[in-house]
Amino acid sequence: MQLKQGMTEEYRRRHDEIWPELVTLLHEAGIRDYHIFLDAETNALFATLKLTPDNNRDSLPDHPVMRRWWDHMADIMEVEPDNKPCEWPLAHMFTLP
Ligand code: RM4
Repeated sequence: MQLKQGMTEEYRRRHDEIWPELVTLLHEAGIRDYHIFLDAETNALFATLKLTPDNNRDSLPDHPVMRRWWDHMADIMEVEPDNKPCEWPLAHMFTLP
């Protein structure tokens, strides 16, 4: 994801105050160990998470709480026309054997 410039503290503040109903929704969708990191030079946000085998993460964009959160975050992130954060995959380069 991509954070807008100068929004680091605001992004952290909003996540410090993450809505309990969103935490519940993400847990119920099968998301675990969700971390978001910032590259301060480029403002790129790098997220890692684990998914349970029976996760329904793909249904999250249809959920009103997820939509409300994305609307809430849209002023400080690069977003698609529907306010979903712009996301792009990273190439996996190495796993320690
Ligand atoms: C991020 C972004 C993601 C959401 C997390 C909780 O800022 O909005 O889509 O999954 O917050």
